[in-house]
Amino acid sequence: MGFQELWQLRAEFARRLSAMYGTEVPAYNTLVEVSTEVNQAHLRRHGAEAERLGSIDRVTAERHGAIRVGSERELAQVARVFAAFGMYPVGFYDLRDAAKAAVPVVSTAFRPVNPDELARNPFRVFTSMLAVEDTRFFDEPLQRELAAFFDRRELFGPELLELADQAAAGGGLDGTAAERLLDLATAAFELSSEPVDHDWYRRLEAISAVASDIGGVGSTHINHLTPRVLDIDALYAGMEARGIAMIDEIQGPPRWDGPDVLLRQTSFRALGEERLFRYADGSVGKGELRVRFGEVEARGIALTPAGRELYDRMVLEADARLAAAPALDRRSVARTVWEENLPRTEKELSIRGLAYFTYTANPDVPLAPDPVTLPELIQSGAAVPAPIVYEDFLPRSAAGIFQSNLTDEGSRNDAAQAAGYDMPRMSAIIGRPVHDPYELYQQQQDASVRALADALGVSIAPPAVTNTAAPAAGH
Ligand code: OOG
Ligand code: NI
Repeated sequence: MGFQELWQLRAEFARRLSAMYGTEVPAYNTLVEVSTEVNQAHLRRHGAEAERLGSIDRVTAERHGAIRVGSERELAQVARVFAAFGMYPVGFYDLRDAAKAAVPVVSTAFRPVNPDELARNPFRVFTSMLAVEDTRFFDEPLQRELAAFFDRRELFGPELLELADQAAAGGGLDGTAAERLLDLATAAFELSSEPVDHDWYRRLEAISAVASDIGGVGSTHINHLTPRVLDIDALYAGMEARGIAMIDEIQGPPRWDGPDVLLRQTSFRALGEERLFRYADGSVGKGELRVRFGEVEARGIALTPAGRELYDRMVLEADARLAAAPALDRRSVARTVWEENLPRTEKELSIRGLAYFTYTANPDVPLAPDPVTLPELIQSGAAVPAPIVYEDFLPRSAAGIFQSNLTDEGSRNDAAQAAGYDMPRMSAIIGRPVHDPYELYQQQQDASVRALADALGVSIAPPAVTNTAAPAAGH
């Protein structure tokens, strides 16, 4: 094996994690099989149209993983490991209040940030850190115990961290070092066979099953690995047909006959996995834990802040209508709200500035005199929009994914003070800026608009604000 660039390391890392997770959670292999069948069938039916949001090669290899760590030190280390694979922190997700159940974590996603790298391999890992400082979940004595526990354990050894730094600094590694990096990095996310301290685990579990999964064991592990499908409704039906019960719903936008936006996800519940426990009397015995599950997703177009604001309003509107008439079917209520509010075509989405696109020039369309606006060029057909795919996550779905796998709600003392975690703090912990996802999409769109202006030989006037109630970028 010769010199391996970051994207080659990333693609191989994703393949190895996938092979490992398949041996650990065999139902994952079924999920991948059904996903592949669904994607092939979709491609046969829709041809080139099926690849508008990513080539079939990209989509077939595409996965996201989820991991959870306990402390700031651990988060900083995991960021060094992911940097070796060209994966950088994007977005800040605060899941502490995003659901009814106790989900005491704050999160970011490590992923490639530029379009070429994403096209080569878009592997991303949703990474959560336990919000130990939040006294609504953890009282002071427990905070101290947790901090001491996390200080003692070692998730990533010095050799792995050093190789990771070398790869990041050199833009890759030569063959032997690359092999070693991949071995160590993959092993760091393997489920440990070490006995779990029973009483400590159960004590944390009473607060939140997420807390025990993170702080009750001596290492971290892949919590789920998610393939991407082009038709999630077909996938859902295919899994049920194979006797694998999925959660009741597909999270995110409803199915409708307009453009797919953002992200739709569904999962099957955590399966019982045999684990060893160490009891208070020192004895070791077999038991079972249910923490790892299978998830699958379909990706749509990235929304601008204005589009996201509209999306959030539609979600609230669907909630309100359901609350007023609980007998109605959630999906059809949501579909109606979508039909009333969201443009039905990509062209209209782009003209109204609700979603991100790149543009190519159609030289056959006559141009209006300079300066023209982008919406005018799109309207006339001189600029042809191609959607930019959403590469990130949704806090409500993420909290729902956590929640659907908790056996009980745990506890949160809402009278206590919430600790202040935010994006700047997350950046400080990681030691490099957490990217704002909107800025990344905007840069990609801007670059394409500049190229469009050159190709057409026009100057494009800066966009007028089309949405009167344009909000600040909402997360
Ligand atoms: C992460 C849950 C979030 C998603 O797809 O929204 C997530 C976790 O369970 O650790 O992966
Ligand atoms: Ni996920």
